[in-house]
This record gives sequence, structure tokens and C-alpha cells, in this order.
Amino acid sequence: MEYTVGQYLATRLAQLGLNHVFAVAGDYNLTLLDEMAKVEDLEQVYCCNELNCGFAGEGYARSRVMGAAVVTFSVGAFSAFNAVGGAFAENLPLLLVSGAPNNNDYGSGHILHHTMGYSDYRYQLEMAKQITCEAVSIAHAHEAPCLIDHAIRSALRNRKPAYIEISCNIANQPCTEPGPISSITNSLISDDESLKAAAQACLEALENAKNPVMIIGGKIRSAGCVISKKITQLGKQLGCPVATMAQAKGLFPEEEPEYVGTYWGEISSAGVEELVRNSDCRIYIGAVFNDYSTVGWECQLLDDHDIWISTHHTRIGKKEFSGVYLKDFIPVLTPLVKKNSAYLEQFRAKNHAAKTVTVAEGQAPLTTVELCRQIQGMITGDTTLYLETGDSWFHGMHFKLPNGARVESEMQWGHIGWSVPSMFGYAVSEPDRRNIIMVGDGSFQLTAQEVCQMIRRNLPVIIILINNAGYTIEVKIHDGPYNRIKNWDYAGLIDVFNAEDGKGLGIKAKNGAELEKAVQTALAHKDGPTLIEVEIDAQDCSPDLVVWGKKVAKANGRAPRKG
Ligand code: TPU
Ligand code: MG
Repeated sequence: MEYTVGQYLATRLAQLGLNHVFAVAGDYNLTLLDEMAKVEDLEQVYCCNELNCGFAGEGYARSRVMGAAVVTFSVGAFSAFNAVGGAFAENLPLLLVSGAPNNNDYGSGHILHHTMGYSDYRYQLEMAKQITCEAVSIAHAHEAPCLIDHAIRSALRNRKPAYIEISCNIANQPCTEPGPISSITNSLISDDESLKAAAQACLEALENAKNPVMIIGGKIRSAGCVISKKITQLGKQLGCPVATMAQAKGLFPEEEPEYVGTYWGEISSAGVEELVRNSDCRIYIGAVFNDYSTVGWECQLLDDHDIWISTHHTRIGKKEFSGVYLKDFIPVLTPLVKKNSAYLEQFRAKNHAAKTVTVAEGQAPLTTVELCRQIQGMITGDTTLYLETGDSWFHGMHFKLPNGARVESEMQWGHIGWSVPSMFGYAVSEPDRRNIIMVGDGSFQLTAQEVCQMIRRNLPVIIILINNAGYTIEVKIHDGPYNRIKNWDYAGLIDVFNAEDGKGLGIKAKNGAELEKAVQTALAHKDGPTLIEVEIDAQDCSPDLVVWGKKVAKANGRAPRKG
């Protein structure tokens, strides 16, 4: 078979284990989509707009080795760039592919549609370079294989998005056939000497430690679930307490005895802030310190006794080891470490019992406490729970996850509206999991239309839409008239999206009894999504959000730097 540029690209994605690519059509990418469609193992999944398309690719990358989105020039790509920024911030390999002008037009002085209105079209490539780890332009077929492989390899190595633009008259031109995919996937190999030296330094640090504690951060999400299993083995081998940062909720199995809860400064699980503060050796794995994760810079504990293991480098005390990749380092370290459960036993002896939640009276107006009690009952070992930016983050930390349950959030980029399209992409990859979204009314208004794609593909996603009449998270940071929003009939929207053939369900719940019924209906409904709109009082929110909001507001409001 003779390969074309589009087929080469699609074959590479299929070789990587992708079965789907997300797309929005436009005249610069139509030929490309035709060529990519000839590769049978890679189905095209269409989205309502390019922002959502990018997020769908990002969600797919949370389940597979990579996600990919194909868009048209400028009008499409500019919208997708926001999702690309998100994938960069969240360390997810998303490949953005954009159709581009006919190669005869470069340097011709022609002014083309969908461009900025002058004849230099390189601006898009230049923009992409700022928000990806590799951005390439393919204007000649013979260069395509090399450039495509280079961009994909960079994305996988760096766990960051990459960008490829392809001239619209090049996508169907012949090129060479792809070789083994291992040339791309096997390109991240740690330096042996550094691995050994880092392991040695780590053992010395642990040897001197009485009270070690392991703290897992969001960066390990991007390293995949294989890494998560290896880190679990390390935690068990160490026998020390293990906490997860908010971004990493679910990345250590919570039923394991070593698991102590969430570490999030003042709003940590009971006893965990003190546990981390008093530790003489904090083993951070994939941790991210930002203003949100440190509660307005109040809990950034890192000193010379601590161990900092990140995806691409390790720092132990005052020594830096680059070329030490997490995936290689953890298996080297695990068999060498000695068990030290003393600190865990001390913690357990303090008996930080979880609060018991009483069942609300069935007809009483719904509260967030009752809502979360019922959501907890829905979480099984095959559940993936998406937590949208907003009060959902704070409630989400209190769920007890059975082993196998996963939580996804986007706390570094924090784009409201992310959850619906990202979950769409995730659910395309994982249709058999129990996929649940907790999303606020304000967030939902940004990307609501992508629910129709869940309907189109009969994906049984359960959307818990919290209608609290506004931007509560913003109210708690800094209030004003801008935090009020126009109400929608959210449940009613589903009928609009169903049109003549859809099988989505929209249900409203105002009290506990109604919610219970709605949840039963949603769990039984397998031919499409169910949106449950829950009515919550505008003043009812997580106490953690109130504490956190004040601290973040204080950090935002610091006086200007002098001089
Ligand atoms: O549960 P709740 O009310 O806190 O969540 P809801 O209703 O989804 O409100 C979220 C409010 C919010 C805004 C407006 N959170 N962050 N923002 C700022 C923001 C604006 N635009 C984008 C794209 N992302 C943002 N995070
Ligand atoms: Mg809200």
C-alpha cells in the first residue's frame, strides 16, 4: 500500500494504541480527514467546536497514551489553543493537528480566508510554539514522516502537547511508510549512573529519617496508571503514611492502610497537615506547588531533608539528578527501601475518625451534605469522577474511593467548562466505566453543547449539575455583581439536544428523595447521558472553600512589590 501524509499520521496514532481522533471539519483539513479516515483502526469523533474538541483530546489522553484533535486553520486552531494550554499545564500529551494553507500560497502574497488578512501565515505556528513542546509545519510530503514522528516523540517524552500543521494540498500526497512505533515510544531512557546515585542518596536520606511521609502530587497522573501501581508498591514497601495532594486525589489506592488522606494545608484531611509539617523527611512524588495547592502560599514545606521526585528529575537534599525518570526510578528504589511504619502507627493511634453523615429528611431542601452523601453511594471501583473547578473540588476531596475508582480534575489550568468536553473524550475511551461529573451551573454554561455528543454516541455519563445560582467559588474569593448568572433550565436542555433521535435524560432534584430517585434512574439508563440538576441554596458550600477562598484572596491582594 502506498502511504499518504494523512495516512502516515493516522497510522502512527493507531500504532500508539489510539482508536479515536477528535475533529471539527473545515476546508483546510477536509482532505486530511479523508486520508486519516482510510486508516480503519482510528475512528473520527466529531465535536461541536474546537475548544471542546481540544478538551476531548485532553480527556482521551487521561485514559490513553495520547489524545489527538484535528481542526481547521486559525478560526479552529485559535479556539483549540486554550485546551492545548490546559494540556500543557496538566502535563498531558495532546496532539493538535491543524489544516494549513495550500503550499503554493506561502510567499505568494495571497490573502486567504480564515487568516489574519495578510499574506504571512506563520503566525499560527509561532503561537503554537509558545504553548507546546514541539510545533512543526508540513508543507512538503517528503518531510512529513520525520516531522510527524518528531512531534509525537516530543509530546510523549515531555508529557506535553505538540502541534502539527499540514498544508491542505499535502495531506493526500504520497510519502514513505511508517516503521516500528518503538522508535517513538522507546525514546525516554534514564541514565543508569544517575539512577543508581539517586537511589543511593534517597536511601541515605531515608536512613536518617524517623518520621518519613510520602506525598503524591498531580504530575504522576501524566505518567499513567502503570506508574501509579509502582508508586503504590513503593508506599507499601516503605510502610510510611501516604497522602495525596488535591490534584492527585485517587492516585494512591485509598483502601490501603498507608493512605491517610488529602494534604492541602489548612484544609487537609484530619491530622494530615500536622503529620506532613512534623515529618523529618517528606518524600514528594510528582508534587506541584502553586497558589491554589499551597492555600495562598501557606503550606509549601520543603527543606534539605526532603526528597523531591518528579517525572523527569529528582532532587534529594542538596543534590540534583537529571536524566532520572520516574518510571525507571521507582522500580529501582522500591526493592532497596526499608520498612518504617512507626509514624503511621502514631498517626493511627490518634484516631482521626471520619465524621459520620446523617441521612437528610427526604422532603427537606437539598443540601451539599446530602448531595455528597448520595454521590458517595454511587462511587464504585469502576467509577471515574470528574471534579469541575468550583465548589466541587472541595467536596470531592472528602469522598472515600474504593480501589480502582479514579478522580480527574484540572486544578493547574482551572478552565471552567473543562469537565463536560474532557469527560466526553474520556468516556469515548472508557465507555464501560461509571463516569460521573460534578459541575457547577457557571462552568456548565461554557461548554454545555458537548452533552449532545454524549447523546450522539449513547454514552451513559452522569452529570450532576449543581445549580447554586452563580459562581460560588468566586463569591468566596471576592464577591461582586459579576458573580451572578442568568439561570437556565439545565435539565430541560437535554430535550433540546435529543431532538428527534437522542436518548439523553434531564431530571431536576430539589430534595433528597427526588435525588435518590434520579440517581436510580441515571444508574439504570445505559443508552445515553443523564443530567441531574440539583437545586442548592446559594449560601450552601463546602466549609473548606470558605477557608481556602479567604487565603487565596489574601495572596491575590498582596501589596505591590516595591523597587
Ligand atoms: O460550584 P460553584 O458555584 O463554585 O461553580 P460554578 O457555578 O461552576 O462557578 C464557577 C465560577 C468560576 C469562574 C467564573 N470559577 N472560576 N472562574 C474564573 C474563570 C473564568 N473563565 C474561565 C475559562 N475559567 C475560569 N476559571
Ligand atoms: Mg455555581
